Amino acid sequence: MTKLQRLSESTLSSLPGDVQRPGYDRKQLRNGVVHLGIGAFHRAHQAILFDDAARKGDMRWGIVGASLRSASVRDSLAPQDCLYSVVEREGSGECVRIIGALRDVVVAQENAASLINVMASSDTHLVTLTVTEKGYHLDPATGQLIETSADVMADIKSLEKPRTAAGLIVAALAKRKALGLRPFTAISCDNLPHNGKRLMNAVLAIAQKHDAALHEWIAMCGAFPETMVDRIVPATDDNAIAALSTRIGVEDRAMIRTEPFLQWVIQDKFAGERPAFEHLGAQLTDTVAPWEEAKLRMLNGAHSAIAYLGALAGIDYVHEVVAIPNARRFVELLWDESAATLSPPPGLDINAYRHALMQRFSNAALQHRTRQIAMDGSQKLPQRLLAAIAIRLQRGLPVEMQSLAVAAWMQWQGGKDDAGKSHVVDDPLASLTAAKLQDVHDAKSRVAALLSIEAIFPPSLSASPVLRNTLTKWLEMLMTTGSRATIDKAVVPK
Ligand code: CS2
Repeated sequence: MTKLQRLSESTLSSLPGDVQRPGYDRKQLRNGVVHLGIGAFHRAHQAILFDDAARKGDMRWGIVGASLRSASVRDSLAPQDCLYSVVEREGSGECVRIIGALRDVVVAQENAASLINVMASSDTHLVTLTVTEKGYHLDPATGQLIETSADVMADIKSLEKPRTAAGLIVAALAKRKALGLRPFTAISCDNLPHNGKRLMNAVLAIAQKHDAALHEWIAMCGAFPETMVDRIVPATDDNAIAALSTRIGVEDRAMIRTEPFLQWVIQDKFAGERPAFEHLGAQLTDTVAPWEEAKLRMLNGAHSAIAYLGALAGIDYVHEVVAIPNARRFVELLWDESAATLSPPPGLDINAYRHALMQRFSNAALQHRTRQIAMDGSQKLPQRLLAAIAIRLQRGLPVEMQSLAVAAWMQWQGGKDDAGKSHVVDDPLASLTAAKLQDVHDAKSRVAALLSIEAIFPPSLSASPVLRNTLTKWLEMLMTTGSRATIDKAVVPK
């Protein structure tokens, strides 16, 4: 087989006619956005809106992407002039679009100074972030900056070559202040509760250690809007790359697969210029929290439950889990529990939302791996499941299904699935959970050991006998009968 050429400016014109191309002159784009954490999610979500802005003639929102550590995204995009395809899939339908808004990719650890220069340029108005929950170095339970983390300590000592996203933002804001520029607007696009506030707190905590006047300037003039971001973006694999190459006749090593759905709710709070988000499909609002809570507790809560229960049962993909009638029933019952803790914003019909979520989870064309979602559970459980559990316990309501999801996470921490097959627990607290579980064998002691991790479980939860007993019941059942049988038992009407 002859080797295919790479997707690039020079091969754009050879693409099949049904592939959507940027359709604007990329050379005219200015670099208005710096994105920290240029993974698949950003490229399938925020970048689409910046690309749409350019398609509509607003050329201020070209993106410079930064990887905080790994060079792999840069290495896949550089030979492609930073062009990549977004493949939207649902059923047998597929739509391929080439995104042109990304202009450059920098690896922060290789070239911090030039990244900070772009962030401090007068053209840059937005710094967006998808660095995952753990990238903020916050205590998951309290949201406080973990000042003992090695990367945070390094940034507190020197901002010459920042190691954290918050450190990079402080260094760039210091430079803007020195140049007499306004701050950029820093937009966290990660699935954290009050993500804007959490980012601001991390930035202010680091700034405070360096320069009181800088801290004051950021607190007064900076903007850290809250956001809710939503789009399911599975990790790309070689099969997907090969299938797209066959389809479009060139090789794209940076392609993204995703669903047609995309939602971005942004607090209307900016330090300077912004795109006309309201004409680009985003929702601008004063109150993001009710949207964010609904999304974190319904979509992400169910995702984590599906991930642990599914992966324990050896099931690879989300759509395969929800195709099992009792697993689907379990998700509905879990949603009954979580939905009761929400105050849905005007415009959000929870029943319609649940229906749409189940459809999205059932999208077999996405191939979304349970193991991908199972990563970093310690950072995800608090906002996805534990916050709602705390509310229900306070109100004296049962927490059966939510506890089963948490118990499945506990069982996953043991490192073996239901068939006895070992897996790596991919989580920043993995060594802590492993140490807690060392030589602790029965369900009751394992629950007690894991509940004692304060970074995950606040005292109000670890001290709750109801929660402890419910978790112990489910963990015991998971350990002895496995995930499938436990789900079957859980959904039997009482
Ligand atoms: C998923 C999310 O991997 C995960 O933890 O739950 O990435 C989820 O797909 C997105 O939040 C959907 O918007």
